[in-house]
Amino acid sequence: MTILEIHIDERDIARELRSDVADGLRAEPKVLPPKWFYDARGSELFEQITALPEYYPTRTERAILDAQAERFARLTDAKTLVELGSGSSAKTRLLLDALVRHGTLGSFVPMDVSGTALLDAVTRLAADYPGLEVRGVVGDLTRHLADLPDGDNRVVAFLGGTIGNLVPDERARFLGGLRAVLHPGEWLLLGTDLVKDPAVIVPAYDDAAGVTAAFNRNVLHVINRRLHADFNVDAYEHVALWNAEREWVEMRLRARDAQRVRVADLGLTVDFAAGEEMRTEVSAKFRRAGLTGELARAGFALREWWTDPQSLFAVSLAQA
Ligand code: AVJ
Repeated sequence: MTILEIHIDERDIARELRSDVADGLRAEPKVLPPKWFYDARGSELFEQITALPEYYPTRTERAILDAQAERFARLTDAKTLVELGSGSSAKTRLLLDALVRHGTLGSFVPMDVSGTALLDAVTRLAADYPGLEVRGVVGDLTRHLADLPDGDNRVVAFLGGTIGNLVPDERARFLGGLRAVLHPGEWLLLGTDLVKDPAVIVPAYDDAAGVTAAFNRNVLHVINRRLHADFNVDAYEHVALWNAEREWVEMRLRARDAQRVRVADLGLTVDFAAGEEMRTEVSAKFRRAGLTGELARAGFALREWWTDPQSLFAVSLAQA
């Protein structure tokens, strides 16, 4: 049986986009939240990024999950697997396969902000895993955790390093909120990219083929289309830089020359000086000690720390 539960609708999303853009374009320095990259084109560009030679996180995390899936199943005995920000659910299949073989899994609950992507994934997963209850939840992971279905022995998977897109404050709020909806003994499976030589990190966000640059600029197309703005998209240069103090990589868009932008739906006119930069994403990189502390402060105990031979990426198993 396939169910899709909808906790946000297009009107909520449109309202949120308007307030994010209004606040972000008036801020000093200007900033946009990374969630708005992912329209159909942005999601397709992200899929292309995951296959780039420079972008190590996806293939590294997949190898870790492949190596540890059986152990993960034995440790958790999961009956319900919840996946936050499930996207295309490709890596999740490694977990589903192991849990189905292990014999404990009864339901899979992917949660995503994009209803269309989710419906697609849910339909395919339900067909490929007969006997599994697949229940999609359309919701925002920072606001709809409480709407996750109650269940038995749940595991919440948050993969891909996406937690790195939250700044430390937001991460603490997210982890605390997640802990609050879990019962003691339930699990968090968390994918995090690790701190390493910036010469490895930065090219992953500034690839030679220019796919990440197109992904970054795509947010301006999204604003043009959805808010009737007139960004001259080609007038902005893609910038990726390592912030050594905060240990995150930042993506920015830099105005090549002075730009005036009209955002008709907001009645807003914004000026960019020549060379002015607007931050569009942070992607934090983690260390074991720091993440263990963040998890502990939210009420999670780190049980397993799985990494690759080069320590590029880690998958953590933590318990509420
Ligand atoms: C999917 C959010 C984890 O931060 O590495 C890829 C997004 N941004 N290239 C990341 C992204 C630029 C990605 N996450």
